[in-house]
Amino acid sequence: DLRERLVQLSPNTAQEVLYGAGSRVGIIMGSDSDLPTMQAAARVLDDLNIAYDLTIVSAHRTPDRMVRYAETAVDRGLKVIIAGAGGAAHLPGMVAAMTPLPVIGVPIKTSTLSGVDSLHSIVQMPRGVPVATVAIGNAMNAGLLAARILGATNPAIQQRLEQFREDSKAEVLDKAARLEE
Ligand code: RP5
Repeated sequence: DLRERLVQLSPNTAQEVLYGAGSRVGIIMGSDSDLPTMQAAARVLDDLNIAYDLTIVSAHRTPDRMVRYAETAVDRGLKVIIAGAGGAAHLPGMVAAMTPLPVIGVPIKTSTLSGVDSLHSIVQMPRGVPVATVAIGNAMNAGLLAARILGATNPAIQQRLEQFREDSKAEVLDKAARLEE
């Protein structure tokens, strides 16, 4: 249940920040309308048994909350942040500007410009402030990339990623075999 993963940030002070114990990945998004897309990141982290928490943080509507989230991320134990946003998608870049953690941006598909606006907003970061940007709407890859970052220093996670690759390969070979029957 995703509700169990909701990180709660009080509107007042950084001291009142609550978070899921042991979360290594923080998933944030600009609006609850991004949730159907961003759920794929949560799902793959669940499959890989990686602790995460998730919440709504809007760069434009809740700028103070965004600052609090980014500035407390290291102390809360997060190792990677996945940030999804659509349109004028400033959330991933602004969070990357306020934390040394790796930030992965997920451009959300929009109804007016199909998410190309989101993609350009997220990918065109200035020198010195990197955001690793995945394809429009591909939150699953954001989850996998976060896992790979963690896996570089965690053999158990790397092992689970190897299994994931094996499973993906088997799935394709199985489909090919059925086509050839
Ligand atoms: C962005 O504006 C959000 O990330 C979302 O993709 C987009 C639209 O938000 P809503 O109007 O649906 O809340 O901040």
